[in-house]
Amino acid sequence: MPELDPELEQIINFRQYPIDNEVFIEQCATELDKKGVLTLPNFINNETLLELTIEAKENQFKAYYAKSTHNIYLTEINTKLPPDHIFNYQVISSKGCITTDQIPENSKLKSIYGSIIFKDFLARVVNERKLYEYTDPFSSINIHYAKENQELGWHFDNSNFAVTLLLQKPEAGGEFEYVKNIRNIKNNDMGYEAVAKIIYKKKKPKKLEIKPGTLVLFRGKNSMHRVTPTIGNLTRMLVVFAYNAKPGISLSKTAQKTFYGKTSEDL
Ligand SMILES: O=C(O)CCC(=O)C(=O)O
Ligand SMILES: [Fe+2]
Repeated sequence: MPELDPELEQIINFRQYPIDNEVFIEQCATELDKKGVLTLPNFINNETLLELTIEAKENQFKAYYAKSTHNIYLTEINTKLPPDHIFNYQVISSKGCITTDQIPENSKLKSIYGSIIFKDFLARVVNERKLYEYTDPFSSINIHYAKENQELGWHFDNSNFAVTLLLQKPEAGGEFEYVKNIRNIKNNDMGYEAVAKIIYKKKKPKKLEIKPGTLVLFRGKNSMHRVTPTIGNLTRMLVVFAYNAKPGISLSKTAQKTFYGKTSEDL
């Protein structure tokens, strides 16, 4: 049993979410398996939400906006397939982000991210033995910013699971849409037909209703998802906590350049 963490108790709503309690952990794991997504509204308390939102706004000017097109599988184009094949279909991602090294050392985001209780909770819920931070200085905690008209295009994640915390919701748009289990990486099933149905609007995705302060756990490796363009002046601000199941992992230099516009050698 992990020890009590007095700092974490000032940050998250332990009473509603006893993340060190066996029964609660089991409930979360069951829900994630069943739905592919787990949402915990009011995960952080209101004071912390306010503090983190102000902090994120203060650092917004540092954000790197990669206006890029990419395919849904986040790979290079496959020239052996026709250009109009769904594998090569291009979507736009225009949101920006700041990296771990640009978040203040004393930020509560770093307290949450590094907390043993939090990490053990996540590990149990996503069914990993232990979770480790990224070795590179950028990838562990990111804050995403989507200003008016900015979006995150349809994609499958490379990672097994994602953990996000919404800080600010736009007036409209900025909605997380997803379709569960469309491809099956283990069976080499790319899910082309199902992907095409979503892209050409023959099938409707699900929408995730979330408000600021909600922690989301999502399995995005086989579930296609996107964030729709922000509408209005209020920027969508969201934290991504990223972990690995093994120690010593860095994001590749190419991926660092693509996502962050810099590599750790630039520091
Ligand atoms: O912004 C979100 O809610 C989801 C982010 C996401 O899908 C990603 O970073 O891969
Ligand atoms: Fe994603």
